[in-house]
Amino acid sequence: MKKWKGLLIGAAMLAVSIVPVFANVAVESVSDQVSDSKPSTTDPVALKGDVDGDGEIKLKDAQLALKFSLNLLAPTDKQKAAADVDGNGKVELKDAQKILKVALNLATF
Ligand SMILES: [Ca+2]
Ligand SMILES: [Ca+2]
Repeated sequence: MKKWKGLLIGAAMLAVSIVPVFANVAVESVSDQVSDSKPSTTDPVALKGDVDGDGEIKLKDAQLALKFSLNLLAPTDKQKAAADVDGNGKVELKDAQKILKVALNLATF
């Protein structure tokens, strides 16, 4: 019985010494993912015209800008910065039109 107890303690100590290693690895990989995803989600500089923030200027961005200009949707600060392509501080129809033209490759910013 004494032998089993010693084995049990040995196994417990082994487990205790291994667990923190796994915990560290888990925490590190999680924080890696967080820092990796941070630039795209918290980047204060918005891509002009990319209202939904997917990295591309498409019809969807123009639609969002249009909804902002018509007060059908309230933009976040970043969305507003992206949608206000002429930089006059307001998201208006002309901003949505410009984004639409860029989305259709009829214009560039
Ligand atoms: Ca977009
Ligand atoms: Ca504007």
